[in-house]
Amino acid sequence: MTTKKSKEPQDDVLLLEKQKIKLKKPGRYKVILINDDFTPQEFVTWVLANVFRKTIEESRQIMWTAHTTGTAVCGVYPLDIARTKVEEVHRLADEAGHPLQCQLAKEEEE
Ligand code: TYC
Repeated sequence: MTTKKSKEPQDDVLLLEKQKIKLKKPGRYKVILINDDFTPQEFVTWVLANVFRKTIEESRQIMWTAHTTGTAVCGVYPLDIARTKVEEVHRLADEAGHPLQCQLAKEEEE
């Protein structure tokens, strides 16, 4: 009777050169609302509620922060989503004939 020698774990191991692969965390981007003198407050509030899915109360607060300080953060998102939100705000503002603007800013990493 032949006894099959049990395989040693290292028998099948192909030694690969050790590589240090540094995985970069995907960045996140703030969408920043910019104040202007012409866009109606109600329109800004409506855009915040519809594009950024904020409650009316949150939307009013963000609008008011931009109105009183010049800018306000609407939310923080992965780059493609942040870009889409900025485009959506600009499209809605253009369609309504308002100069409302927002922009992206990369979030600081810890
Ligand atoms: N300042 C505008 C007004 O008084 C309202 C406004 C608020 C516009 C925030 C833009 O990002 C903004 N009609």
